Amino acid sequence: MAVTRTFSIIKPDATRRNLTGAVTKMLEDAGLRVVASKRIQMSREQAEGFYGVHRERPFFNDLVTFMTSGPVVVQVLEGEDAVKRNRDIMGATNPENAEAGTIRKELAESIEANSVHGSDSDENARIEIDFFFQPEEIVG
Ligand code: YYY
Ligand code: MG
Repeated sequence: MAVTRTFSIIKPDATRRNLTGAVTKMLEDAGLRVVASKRIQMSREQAEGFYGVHRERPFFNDLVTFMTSGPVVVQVLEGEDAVKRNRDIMGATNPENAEAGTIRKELAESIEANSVHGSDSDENARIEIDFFFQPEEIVG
């Protein structure tokens, strides 16, 4: 299996509860390496752009409001089959449906405040990494 990269966000519900380290440890324990990381306050424009594919969904406005409600930590993760590995450790979108031991089952508050974002494909990982990081900010 090839070493690839994915994009992750530690969401405002997790930073608010001081869980940046706890989330990062679960990612690292799953075999992922943090090769870029920064704590930012997302602007409304950034959040709308980032979640553009969901623009027509009923939860879009609430999602943008939530993602701008406090600091987030954006990260690039590297590892074997990184996109799938990250999705596996994240768990299902709705924490009620997530498996035991996943980040969302153990830490998330609700389907909206679900603690983490992770890219869903290699192509989207590249797009999302480029959205938040300059190449020199990523040190593999
Ligand atoms: O990739 P993932 O984060 O697991 O779910 P998406 O279907 O891409 O939705 C993005 C984001 O939107 C989700 O993490 C929470 C929010 N959301 C919501 O608030 N209510 C829903 N019914 C579906 C998604
Ligand atoms: Mg998604």
